Amino acid sequence: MNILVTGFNAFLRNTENPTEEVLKLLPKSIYGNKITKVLLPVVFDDCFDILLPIIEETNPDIIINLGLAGNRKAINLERVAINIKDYPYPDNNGVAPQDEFIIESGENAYLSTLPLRKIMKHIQLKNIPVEISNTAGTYVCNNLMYHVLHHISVHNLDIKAGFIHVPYMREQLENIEVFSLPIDVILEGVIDSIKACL
Ligand code: PCA
Repeated sequence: MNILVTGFNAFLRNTENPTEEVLKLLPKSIYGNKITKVLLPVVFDDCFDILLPIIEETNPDIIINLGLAGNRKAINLERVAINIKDYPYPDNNGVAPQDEFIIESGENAYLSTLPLRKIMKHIQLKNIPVEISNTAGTYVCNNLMYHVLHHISVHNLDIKAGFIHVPYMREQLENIEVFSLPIDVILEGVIDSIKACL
């Protein structure tokens, strides 16, 4: 199987993004299945434009998109992407859309096609906090998840795809009262997610 894993670079007040670190630390293959890693910019318009030719080139069986959600207290397996772009703070290109559709003619929402419950059980076995989330927000991560699932749907592709939000990594915070997980725990959660999909 071919697995495509994406992460994002730093954005807003976050000087680091744990998903960029995860990409650096992920192995090149798991159980002999090749992993292609792609770091994407936190830019509404660009992130999927950059990913699309890589999807076409690598022909993945599984796409797992990763992003930081600093207010979450667990690894969040996103269930749904909605057709909305709306955020009070700008992306890394200075764009802050309000009440806009991601794709004017698109479905209202797409559901993740990853085996979320199975992934959750795999991660729970390691005592790593994990939950299924019913909102991926309305910023760049939701935008990417929506674009990927829309592309798969309209082209009828045989690809399982979905989004995982991770909390802050402990290494990036000075304030230890804010919830975070060590980067090696976040990495383990992502590796377990991939294993559960295989
Ligand atoms: N998190 C943001 C965008 C990039 C990232 O890592 C989000 O949740 O939309």
